[in-house]
Amino acid sequence: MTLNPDTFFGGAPEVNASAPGRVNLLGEHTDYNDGFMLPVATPQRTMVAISRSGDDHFHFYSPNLDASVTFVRDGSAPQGFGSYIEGCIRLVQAEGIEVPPLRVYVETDLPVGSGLSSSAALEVATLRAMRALLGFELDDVKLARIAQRAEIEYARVNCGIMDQMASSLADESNMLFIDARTLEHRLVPLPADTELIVVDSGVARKLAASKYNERRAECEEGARKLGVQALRDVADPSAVESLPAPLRERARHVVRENLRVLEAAQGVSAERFGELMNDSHFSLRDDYEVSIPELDALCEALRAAPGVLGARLTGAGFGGACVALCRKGQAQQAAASALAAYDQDGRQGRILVPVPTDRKDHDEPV
Ligand code: NG1
Repeated sequence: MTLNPDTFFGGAPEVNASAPGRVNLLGEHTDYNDGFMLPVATPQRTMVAISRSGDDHFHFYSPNLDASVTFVRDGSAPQGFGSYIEGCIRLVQAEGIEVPPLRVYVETDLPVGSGLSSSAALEVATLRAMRALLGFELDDVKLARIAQRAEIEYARVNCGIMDQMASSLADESNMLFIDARTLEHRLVPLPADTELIVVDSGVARKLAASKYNERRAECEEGARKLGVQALRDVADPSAVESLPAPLRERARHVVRENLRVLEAAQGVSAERFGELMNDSHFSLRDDYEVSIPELDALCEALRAAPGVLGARLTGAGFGGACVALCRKGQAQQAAASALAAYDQDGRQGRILVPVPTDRKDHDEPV
């Protein structure tokens, strides 16, 4: 039996906060190369309600996972969703802020493990809730940095900064341009008269972690061989052609992907934006080699649907979802017709992020 917040808190919680997931439109595998990216926030969010626990224990509970975690003030959460929350708490304490034992209630309408960064949403919502409850100063960029450290140091996922920056600073109707080195960021409107849809391939991302770390290592080696701090510093795209395979192909993807983001962030037509998304997918497929046949097939089915301007895999790859840029009013129908073509031979895709409605941030103490 799952608990509702009233039962868990024995009344109303002191604070409610929330944060969205993210869908990346351009700039894939560029964040850990100090590069550029353009994500948007999902309409789906993770809600975190918290109160002081009033005893000597931390209590975390999630009805979605039907999981609960309890540990003493100086103890630690076992692995699982508790490690993200504990990471946020410990890192806030490391900033010199006194954090009393808390009750934390987590509810989400983000699909977990589908590449929409439900983990970043959990971290950002937890930090927002703590900021509201305890009243400490923490700007949204610093908050994203702490969230990323929670993921790396406590959940043990060696990620870049994109997901946490997007969850902390992006909205649903604009893209967030991010420079992963300087953390400079700004909102960039989506091309006029377009809308987005995200479709899941139905293939779980199995090899993602090991292949992700392998790609990171290849990029670092490529940068070393080219004598630059990170692949972001390669000014002339032809410079990568001197590298041996497969470093050449990996670096080619990163350098050109950064150029695609920079072009798109200046404001391009919807048609050009769609082309850049298609090129990004081909580069991820051929040079970065993180696509799989199902993602290629789903993107192709989306591109063939009326009203679709471009489609690409989104997130780390090796399974997961594709995002399509569509003419306004046509996304839902395009996804349905793409899925009709894709769903065969046992494949089963589904719409993961519907066309967003106008919904604003709602982060408020109660
Ligand atoms: P997802 O799709 O959430 O696994 C991962 C990294 C990002 C970024 C992208 C590739 C994590 C938690 N996040 O995203 O930082 O590098 O891959 O662009 O691993």
